[in-house]
Amino acid sequence: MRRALAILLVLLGAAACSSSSSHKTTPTTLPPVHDLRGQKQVEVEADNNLFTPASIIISQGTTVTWKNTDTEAHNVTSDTGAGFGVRSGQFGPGASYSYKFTKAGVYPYTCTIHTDMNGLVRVETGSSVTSSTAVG
Ligand SMILES: [Cu+2]
Repeated sequence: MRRALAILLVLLGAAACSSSSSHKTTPTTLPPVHDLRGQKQVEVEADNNLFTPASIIISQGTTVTWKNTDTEAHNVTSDTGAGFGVRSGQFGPGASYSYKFTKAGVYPYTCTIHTDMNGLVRVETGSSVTSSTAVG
């Protein structure tokens, strides 16, 4: 029981410490998923050591183009070994890389130079490139 109390005190201390800091680093929500379904071509920028947008949903058959608008080389490396990606040497500043996703699935990827640089492509089947009906 004494150990549990110690842990509790540590937790309380940590909470008090973080809440008193002026700059908030509250882990509120996951990064937004950009729904880009129905488009033949979409773009993801590699800039500032970030993929933007990082998480996208696309339709089957959509081509994703990664553009390196940063000042240093990046890469796109599939986390699952799926057959897409570009190496650092081919993805320097100003370079771009395109891949057409023909199979539905979830494709997480990372820049292996900057392992915090993550992205996700979710490919959905069905209604590919349909005209959406405007509501309202
Ligand atoms: Cu990188």
